[in-house]
This record gives sequence, C-alpha cells and structure tokens, in this order.
Amino acid sequence: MASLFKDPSKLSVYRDRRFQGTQDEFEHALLSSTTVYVGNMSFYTTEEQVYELFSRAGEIKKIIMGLDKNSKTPCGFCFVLYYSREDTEDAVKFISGTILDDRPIRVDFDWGFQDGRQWGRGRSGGQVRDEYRTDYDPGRGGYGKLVQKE
Ligand code: GTA
Repeated sequence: MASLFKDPSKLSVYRDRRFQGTQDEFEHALLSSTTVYVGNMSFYTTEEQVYELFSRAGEIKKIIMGLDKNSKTPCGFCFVLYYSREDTEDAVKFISGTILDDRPIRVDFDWGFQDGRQWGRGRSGGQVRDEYRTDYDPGRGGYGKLVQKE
C-alpha cells in the first residue's frame, strides 16, 4: 500500500527550535526517520509499558524516556526508535490517541533522537508545556509549574 505520509507539511505540526538545519532538511528527516515522539504521557508510565504498547506496531530498537533535567525522573514524554519506516508510520496511524495509563497519548513523527533531547526544556526542569499549564493534572505533577509558584 502506498504511504499516506508523503506531504511533509502534514507529518507534524511541531517544529523543533533546536534543529540545526533548513526547513527542507527538517522535512526530509521527518519523511525518512524511524523515530516517534510520544507526548501527553503520565509521569508514572514505565518504559516496560511503552515497550508493550509500541511493539504492537513493530520491532523496537530503543526507547528513550524523557526526563526532568533536575530530578532525572520521567516528565511525560519519550522517543521510540523502530527499525523500519513502515512500523514507524503504523505507530503514528494506529497508536496515537490510544489510552495509556488512562490518558490519550500523542504519537508524532520525530526528526531523530540526539543526545540531550531526552531532557525537559522548561526552566523548572520538566517539559515547557508543563510550565504554562493552568489545570490540575495528577498524572503530571498536579498544577503547572508557574501556578505552583504563585
Ligand atoms: N517530534 O510535539 C512534539 C514535541 N514536543 C512537544 C517536544 N518534543 C517534541 N518532539 C516532537 N513532537 O527533545 C521534544 C523536544 C525535546 C523534548 C522536550 O521533546 O524536541 P519540551 O517539550 O520540554 O520543549 O521538549 P519544546 O518542545 O522545545 O517546547 P516548545 O516547542 O517551546 O513548547 C511546547 C508547547 O508549550 C507549545 O506548543 C505551547 O503549547 C507551550 N508553550 C510554550 N511557550 C508558551 C508560552 N509562553 N505560553 C503558553 N504556552 C507556551
């Protein structure tokens, strides 16, 4: 079956500000990469749970848990590296939106893991989006970091 993922502009709405290259290079990486980013995870979800769910799309080469850069504990995202592009596309098609630890996870194409990308980039150590969140989310540390400081 022909790939549904040919138009790079439709692959991902996320643009990594730290990608060092042109927009063309970024799009080429998204089209050929065998890495997915998984977002909206609970801080309590383990690598074993990620392994079990994501192996339904294909054989996994490696999982890298996203960590708070201060506490070094999981902060709600990870990268899953596959061997094949077809399996990578299946993970985006079939696993995105499914429930893991009571939460709908988001599976996004990623341009490729590099050392350093496992750390949250927020000022408090976790993900940027958890700094600005104003809701109470028990699976992700309660209130957002800025609200907690008030
Ligand atoms: N492939 O969607 C993604 C994705 N995200 C969200 C993070 N990563 C992703 N990769 C893919 N797709 O390696 C990767 C990053 C990095 C790691 C941790 O996860 O490439 P991070 O989440 O801590 O920081 O990254 P990132 O991605 O640099 O954050 P960004 O883009 O500034 O902001 C993310 C969201 O935070 C925004 O979309 C917005 O919802 C919210 N936000 C940012 N600034 C504000 C603000 N001033 N006010 C309100 N909300 C804000």
